[in-house]
Amino acid sequence: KDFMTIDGVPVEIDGEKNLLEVIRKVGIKMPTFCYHSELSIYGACRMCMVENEWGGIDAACSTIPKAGMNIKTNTQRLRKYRKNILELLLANHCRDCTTCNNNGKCKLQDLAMRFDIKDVRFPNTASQPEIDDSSLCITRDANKCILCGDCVRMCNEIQNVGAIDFAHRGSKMTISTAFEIPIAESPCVGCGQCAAVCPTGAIVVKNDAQKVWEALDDMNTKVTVQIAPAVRVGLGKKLELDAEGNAIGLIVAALRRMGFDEIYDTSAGADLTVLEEGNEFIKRLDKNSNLPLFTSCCPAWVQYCEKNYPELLPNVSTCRSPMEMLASIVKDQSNSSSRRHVHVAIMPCTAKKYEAARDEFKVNGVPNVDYVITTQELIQMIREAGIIFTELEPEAVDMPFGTITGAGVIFGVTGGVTEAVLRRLSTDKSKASLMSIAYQGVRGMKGVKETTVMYGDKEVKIAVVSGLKNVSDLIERMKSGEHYDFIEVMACPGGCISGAGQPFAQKDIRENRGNGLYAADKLCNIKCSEENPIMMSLYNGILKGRVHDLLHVNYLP
Ligand code: HC1
Ligand code: SF4
Repeated sequence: KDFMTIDGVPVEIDGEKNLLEVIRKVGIKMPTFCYHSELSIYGACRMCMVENEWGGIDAACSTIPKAGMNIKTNTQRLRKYRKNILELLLANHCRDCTTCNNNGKCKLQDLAMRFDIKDVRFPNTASQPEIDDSSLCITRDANKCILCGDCVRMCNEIQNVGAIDFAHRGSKMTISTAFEIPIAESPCVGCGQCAAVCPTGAIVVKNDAQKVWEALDDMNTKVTVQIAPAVRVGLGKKLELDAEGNAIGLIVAALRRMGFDEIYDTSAGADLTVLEEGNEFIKRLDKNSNLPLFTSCCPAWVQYCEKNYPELLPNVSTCRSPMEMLASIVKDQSNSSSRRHVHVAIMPCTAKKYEAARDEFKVNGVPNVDYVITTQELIQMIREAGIIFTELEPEAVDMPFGTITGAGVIFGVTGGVTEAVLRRLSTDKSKASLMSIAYQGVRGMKGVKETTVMYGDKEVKIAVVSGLKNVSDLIERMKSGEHYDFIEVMACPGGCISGAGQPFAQKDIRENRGNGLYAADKLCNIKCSEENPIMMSLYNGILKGRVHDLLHVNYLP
């Protein structure tokens, strides 16, 4: 066994990649801006400096732990350096903390408090760049950027989009799009993952909560809402819940208190998607045409495909996403109502804000989903209303979209869509058969999962991919001859549970959220989408002769 010493405490080195990880084991949380365990090491912020036994200074994030090392994490010199860095960052930072979108979540604010910074001795020498408000999903404010590069590495390494990068040198250095074009005109797909890792308010998710309050306040407006699968396991500690369990009942109770007229579960829309996508897949498989079939429920993926692989658009399912399927039915049903109807979707996702605004999902110029708010915006609204979440009694969602299935709920975690479709395709719906589908390799947090299943006498090759870099790698493999029949794509690593609209979560919390959805599936007495009784009434009612109009979309140019 190898040991090192941290602040006089001996500690075992057990395969940790860097000193930061070993330091964490002795109960010390080092200050960092530019370190993310899932991104490459940048080592630029210098906040995690440690002093070695010879008085030298090393950045803990980029130092490999070695046996016999003896380091100090908290000396007078280190504290002075850290305060200096913070003061320099604050000097060039606009300090509108109380009105900043990231107030309370900002690492700079947090560390300034932790290091008791009361005075900034340096003048502000920064230029005042304009705020980029062009995207429907995120806002960029370079006045709040500390150049940690987390967003750049996320957008490049995990998402392979490359919409933003460092530009200029020295004191003029910024993070920018190519030629400083508005982010909406860049290759950005609105996944929001840059905002999820931004430690300050330099990139934030657009906030539409005020528009929802305005609709709720208007007596002449009926406000309906749908709740995405992943939202129910995303609230966690932010609302004083112990863990990532299923909080759908409490969410419904809170929404009723806020004044929503009808509350639905997007999982019912997911059941429709399973039926439509299942049929589409069988047809393509029978004709052996347009394979692989890519799923289409993730709007960041659809946009990524449109911008980077337009030749693959015929392979993308024509199914609308569950959010849009449910919304088109909800809006269509209330056409006769005399009140204005606003439909809200609560999503873990920032790209859904863009999806909702797409022309394909408007009727007479009016979007089927008027506003998308994220889980974080929901949390903010619950707090604003003063609702003590944990004191609510759980309530049920409304009919006619109140009956959901386990298949619909698991959509929110990577592999869930595939598992739901496999349940639909399986002729054997016994417990044992459903269990064997679950263990066919589609579950788990790996970014790429592959499996082969039998459909009749056909071998069906499946891939489940999350994180857009993994998707582009898979597409490259396809181009070199690898064949797949069905590919589930979610832009965010781990699926919607890790959407940028959710409170930020490290790997272990993401796993808990996934398990929370599988536990919710266990509690559903109906497991397969085609067994949802609502489906029958929808197909015999509103959907008769209108399946194509209400449930499908054409993304082809
Ligand atoms: Fe998702 Fe979906 S699972 S895309 O991740 O298909 O956002 O949760 O609502 O539409 O159902 C998101 C989640 C969500 C849709 C469904
Ligand atoms: Fe890149 Fe996603 Fe951020 Fe756009 S939203 S800049 S694609 S990480």
